[in-house]
Amino acid sequence: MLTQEQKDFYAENGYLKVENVVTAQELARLQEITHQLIDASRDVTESNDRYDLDTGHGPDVPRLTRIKLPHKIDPYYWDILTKSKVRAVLNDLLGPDTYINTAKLNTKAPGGGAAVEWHQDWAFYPHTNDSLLAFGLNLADVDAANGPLMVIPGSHKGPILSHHHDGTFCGAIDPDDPLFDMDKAVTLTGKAGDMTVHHVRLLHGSAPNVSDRARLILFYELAAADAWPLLGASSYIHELGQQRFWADFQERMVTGTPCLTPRLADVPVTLPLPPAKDISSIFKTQQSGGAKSAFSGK
Ligand SMILES: O=C(O)CCC(=O)C(=O)O
Repeated sequence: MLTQEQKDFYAENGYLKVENVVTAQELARLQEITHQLIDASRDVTESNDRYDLDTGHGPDVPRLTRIKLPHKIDPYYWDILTKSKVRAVLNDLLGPDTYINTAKLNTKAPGGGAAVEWHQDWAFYPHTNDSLLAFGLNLADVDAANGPLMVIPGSHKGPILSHHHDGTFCGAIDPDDPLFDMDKAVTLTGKAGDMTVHHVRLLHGSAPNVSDRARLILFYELAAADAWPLLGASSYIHELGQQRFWADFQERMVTGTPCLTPRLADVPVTLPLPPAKDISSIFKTQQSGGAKSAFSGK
């Protein structure tokens, strides 16, 4: 699916835009089930296992930051990952054996939908090697006003910046970190049906949605099968016993087979501990961990 030029671009820059990765029909179905899920959140009064609520959410105006684990709610989100062109992009970049760590649908509501402060996914979940990435499939057009993803090209080859604030893991870098230069940011706008890819070590973030349209991006976070999570990373895995872990892990295989001989690479690791008070989503981790905002200056 990807050309050699696209693969080289990803290796060099740590991100990639892939246009029209789903068909018009696939996109329409994804939009339909997503809007149904958003609609079904109207009577929800507190964030829960399914929904992360934004301020102002209510029966008249559903305002969500996120639908959690969409692939566990409707199998169509899983089908898109495993049966559409998305799968080919995955295998082109991570090889034949891959698993999913998580998925989330960041719904950034119109008129202020929350920013995601600058961070590197790796800081949340270091593994034995860094063959991990995230896909962001646009379910609606993404432009400069509705909170597009921004990335710092090439930062996946650099250091992992501190994601701690006052000794607690806050899930975001300090925008005043001398190693961070927002002037180098590239904004990833695109059409519904386009997809972005970002490397697990790439610095990225996104501003609030100041438009009157929702910004709907379906994120899949994926790993090569030989990349094993390190104990202490932010993961539900710790709560599972070995039997349940193994059953769960097999369910999370996207393509190929599990690998029981992790590849150990020379990668920079700081564990995301101690955790912030509320780690139920990145928004809550950043808020309750006291992350300084690059977007509001607070
Ligand atoms: O929704 C976004 O703009 C970024 C999401 C993200 O980076 C994350 O959830 O880790």
